[in-house]
Amino acid sequence: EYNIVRPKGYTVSYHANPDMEKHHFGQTHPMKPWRLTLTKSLVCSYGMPFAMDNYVTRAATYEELNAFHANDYLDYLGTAPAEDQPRDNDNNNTTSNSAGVQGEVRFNLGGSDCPLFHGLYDYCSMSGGCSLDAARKICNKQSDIAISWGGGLHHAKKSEASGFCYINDIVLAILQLLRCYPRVLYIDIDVHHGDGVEEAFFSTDRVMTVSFHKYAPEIFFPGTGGLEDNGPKSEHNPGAHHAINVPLNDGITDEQYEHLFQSVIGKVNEHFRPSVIALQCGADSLAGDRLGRFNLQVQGHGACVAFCKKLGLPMIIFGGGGYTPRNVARAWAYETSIAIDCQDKIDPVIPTHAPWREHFHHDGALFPTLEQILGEPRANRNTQKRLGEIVQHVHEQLRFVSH
Ligand code: VJV
Ligand code: CA
Ligand code: ZN
Repeated sequence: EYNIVRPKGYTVSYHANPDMEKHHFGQTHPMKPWRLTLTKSLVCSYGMPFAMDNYVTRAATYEELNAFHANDYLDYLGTAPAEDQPRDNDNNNTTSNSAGVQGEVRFNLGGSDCPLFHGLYDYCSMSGGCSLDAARKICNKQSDIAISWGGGLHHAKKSEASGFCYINDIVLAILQLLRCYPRVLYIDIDVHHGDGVEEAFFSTDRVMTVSFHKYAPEIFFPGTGGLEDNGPKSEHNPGAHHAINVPLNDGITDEQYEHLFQSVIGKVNEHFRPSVIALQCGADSLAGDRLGRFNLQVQGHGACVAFCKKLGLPMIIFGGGGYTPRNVARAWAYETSIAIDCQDKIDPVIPTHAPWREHFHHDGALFPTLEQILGEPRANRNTQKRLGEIVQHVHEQLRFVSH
């Protein structure tokens, strides 16, 4: 029934922990871990697992998380009570209560973006575990392309939660890659700036970070990642010029994005000469996303994965944002098919036997048109002139980078 076979000459691995999907941030919170269930179901309904090594990953240990995150932050994450649980007030001792509130403020926990929900620590350590497992399989050459859709949580800091992210699984995975490879290229196509990963590697020239994102400080999260922000410019910082930012406006199209991505990443590859790629595939850059503002389609988003794959380097593919679950599942299933090189064999109409098929209306199209997704496409605020200036600036930055 399936004509999906293993790709010739290389190995793709899929790393997931099904227990992650059971968690939720709260009924109306935009981040919905069950989008991973929808993705996996689509991947399975096309028969793609036959072409990959499939790993059910264990949660990361405290020590593994500690490679990036601070002890006091991890300790707090592990013990903070879920918000809908009453705090222990029985013994008339308010110190534990106020310590809790202070911890929440200090670590940016418990607000509406980063709520304290049941099983939070387990969820975080599972996401970290998926991406670390992917990194290890790349390091020991058991895999050439390792997929971690449960990871990609690029905003988390050493001692701070931020923007739905508590544990930075990408930083943990890159630290692992740095043990075995001289240079890591991090690429981030989530609609938000990959600030946590950028900051973590600000002072090394062994990691180059490139983020494409909607940029409008004051009104769009996190507000960092301007064109001129290329790493701290202090004289003895080897990491200077090793952060590349591609700030964009609402409504960018597949055609513009693909051209921009290829000119930037093609040049970065020539200058930086990475030994391995870490690609964050946040699906909130797709048209119709609940939080995003772009007009990208499954094809244009996937073209970035295809371009990176053609560079012929080992690669980890992470998930990330993505707030309209049916769009997330379509994009990540298509990108899985690109990894295993069966994108031309999969049916553009989602198989009718797929569970959750009713979620993919528009006749079950894997590649719905912009009109199907949006009704009326969002206005494109990106001029060719501005995009040209961005490419120009990036090429100038890269003159400072040569390996
Ligand atoms: O813009 C913000 C911060 C505020 C404070 C909190 N309010 C709710 C929103 C404004 C300044 N946060 C962003 C965070 C985006 C994180 C993106 C993560 C990723 O995709 O890059 C990687 C996984 C933001 N935008 C929209 C929301 N927060 C938002 C949060 C909610 C919500 C609706 C929108 C939280 C709870 C509920 N609704 C019920
Ligand atoms: Ca980004
Ligand atoms: Zn995002």
